[in-house]
Amino acid sequence: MQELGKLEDLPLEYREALTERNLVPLWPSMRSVLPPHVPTRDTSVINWDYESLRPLLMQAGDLTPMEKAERRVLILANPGHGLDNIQATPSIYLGMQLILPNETAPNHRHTPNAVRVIVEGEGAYTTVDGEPCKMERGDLILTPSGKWHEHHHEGDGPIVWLDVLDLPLMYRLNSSWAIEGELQTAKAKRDKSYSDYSAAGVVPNVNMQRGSTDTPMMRYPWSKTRACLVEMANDYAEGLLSTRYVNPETGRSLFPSIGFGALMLRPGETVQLPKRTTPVVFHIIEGAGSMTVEGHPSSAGEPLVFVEKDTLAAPGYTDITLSNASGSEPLFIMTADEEPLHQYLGIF
Ligand code: 1HN
Repeated sequence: MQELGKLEDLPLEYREALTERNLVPLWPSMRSVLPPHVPTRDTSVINWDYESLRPLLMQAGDLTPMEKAERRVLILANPGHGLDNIQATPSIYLGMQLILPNETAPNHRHTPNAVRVIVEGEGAYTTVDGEPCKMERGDLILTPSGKWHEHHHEGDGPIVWLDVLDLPLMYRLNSSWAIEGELQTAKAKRDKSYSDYSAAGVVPNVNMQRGSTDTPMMRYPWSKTRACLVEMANDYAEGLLSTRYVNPETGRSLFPSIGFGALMLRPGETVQLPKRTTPVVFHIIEGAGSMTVEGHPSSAGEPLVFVEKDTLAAPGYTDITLSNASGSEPLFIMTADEEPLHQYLGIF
């Protein structure tokens, strides 16, 4: 590839004249914005292991009362993107949130889409537009763009969950903003679960269809996803055991930005994930193992070990191999990636 002219090749006087008029020559940065064959991949291979994160999160509980935090969260910042940039991947924000017994995280709504994956504890619920959603280990609770949400904790111990938001994307689109609201008093717990929508195998007809970002289900219980993966494993002796979380009315991803999924590795199994353009986040729900990423400078191709409750990230355009460390127990992993966005842009 032809080497292009550098900024220093230009006379100082000319460069100053450009700067004065807010003009910049393209050719000195042409190769870095359009690298040959493989894009810039800032996302570093990393494991935010829960064992070392947990004590620091609990310390935040002592140091900062809820009134001073609103959301008591430690951001899982990917060093490849810079610690100040709230990025786990280019468009995905991750944070570990702690609520102590009898605390309430106040009601608000905002433009970024959010999902929580429950990591530890019981007795908490998130109220989303008046609907209380119970939070149990591995459950996925949605608070889509614009929905009111507040968190309550009535259990005895701490509750911790992983927040997954498209905040970096919204923020850089200059579209991230929030409104605070009064606590949602409608505490009438629904006895009917919205997940009945998916079980019935029918969808509302055209006249009842929702807006493109509206979702009928706010809670995806882990017990159902796990049971589905186990049933798939019973039916298929080989092949990647992989599921996607969808809006049951449309079959589309939960959000236009982030795609969610769940994987199961059979006892003793090692799988190579299909090569893909999008970076991916892994949260280990159950089991232990290792991840090997090839084709990126942040990883020497050495296995990165993980255990339950760990959260990992890997860049796109790499080869990712996952191994189950146990020869007798399955490994369950939740995933989040930027596939819907890449699909929309036609680059997936
Ligand atoms: C948010 O609303 C929550 O509602 C958690 O629990 C983390 C990070 C950035 C912006 C909004 C929550 C958040 C957030």
